[in-house]
Amino acid sequence: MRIRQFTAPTTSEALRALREALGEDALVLSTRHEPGGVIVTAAVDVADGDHARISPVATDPPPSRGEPDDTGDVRFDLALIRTQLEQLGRRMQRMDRVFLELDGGAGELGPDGRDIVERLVACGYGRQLAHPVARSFERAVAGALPHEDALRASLLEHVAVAPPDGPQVEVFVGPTGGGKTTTIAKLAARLVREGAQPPALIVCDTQRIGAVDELGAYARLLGATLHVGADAGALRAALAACASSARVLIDTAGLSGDAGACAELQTVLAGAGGQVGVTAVVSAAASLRSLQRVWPQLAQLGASRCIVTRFDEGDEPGVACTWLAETGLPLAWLGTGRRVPDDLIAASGDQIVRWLMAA
Ligand SMILES: Nc1nc2c(ncn2[C@@H]2O[C@H](COP(=O)(O)OP(=O)(O)O)[C@@H](O)[C@H]2O)c(=O)[nH]1
Ligand SMILES: [Mg+2]
Repeated sequence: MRIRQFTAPTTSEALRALREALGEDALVLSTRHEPGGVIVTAAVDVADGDHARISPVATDPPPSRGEPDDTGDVRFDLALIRTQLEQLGRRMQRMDRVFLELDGGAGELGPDGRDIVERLVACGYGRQLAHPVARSFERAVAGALPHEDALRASLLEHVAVAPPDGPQVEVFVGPTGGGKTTTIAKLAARLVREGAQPPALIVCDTQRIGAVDELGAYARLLGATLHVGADAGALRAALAACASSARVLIDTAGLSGDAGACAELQTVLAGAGGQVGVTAVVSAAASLRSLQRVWPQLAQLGASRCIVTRFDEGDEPGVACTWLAETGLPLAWLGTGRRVPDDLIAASGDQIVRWLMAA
């Protein structure tokens, strides 16, 4: 892996050049606006060789602690890069497993295996990824595992599950309408219901009218403190004020197809100084294409776990599971309705199978 940079007059042109040269899987690490244009930094496999459009390899060590430098540039710390490389490693391991399975004659599935493939495909799970699951399923059944246990175990080889308890400071990122604010309210309300101290809530979304009021209403109901982190400095101050809270949950403005919203959010989150765990929140009703489109931004923000909402609404819950298998993001919670806090279930193999097979 080496760090490469692309320079272009606009972010979208730089990203287009990057994609053309390195493909969709290039890991974008940062975007920086300079007087001469936008510089996009990406991690690339050395084996990708020379690309005419790539400017010289960045030799500066990636920067310090996720703080803005004197030029206003937001630089990334090594912990973030490590998280992203770990994600990439997990993703490659999964893909290796898929290729191994395909090499091993996925076409020769027995009736049980074929049935599993059809059931998975019917609920939106990618056919190519369903084959390796069916192969492991057949092996497990041959090893005398009951069908349900075999399906659970084979799915878990491809879709990872994260422990439900998040880090002390957790920021929720994802597309607009994905369910970030509702999920934060659910998590906060669960903590209160369990007798824990209410978590401190911080809103970084000041662009959308009502964003602060929305979380503020939940904060009042739950007796939680609410802070506004409109920029990096305000977020730093808010976190300092919440230092004694056992849990701090941070809501953010929604990401869009435009990389600018992501870069703006990165600038704000730099105020947290790399102390936060990043959780992606996406909807099971979203298309695979839209999930794939937002993935580089989630990776760029350092997402290390995921909550998938709207399992109750999506006709094809397998789509979100396919995306989880592709990205290697571990699933922590499933959102299964609008009710706060009841419609939130800790992720497990059983729950994944239940929602997939119910569709
Ligand atoms: N059916 C269903 N609706 C949900 C779920 N989670 C959130 N929503 C709804 O989705 C809409 C957008 O949620 P919101 O939390 O505002 O999304 P945000 O823009 O990411 O903060 C709201 O109407 C929520 O009630 C879920 O798991 N199931
Ligand atoms: Mg919101």
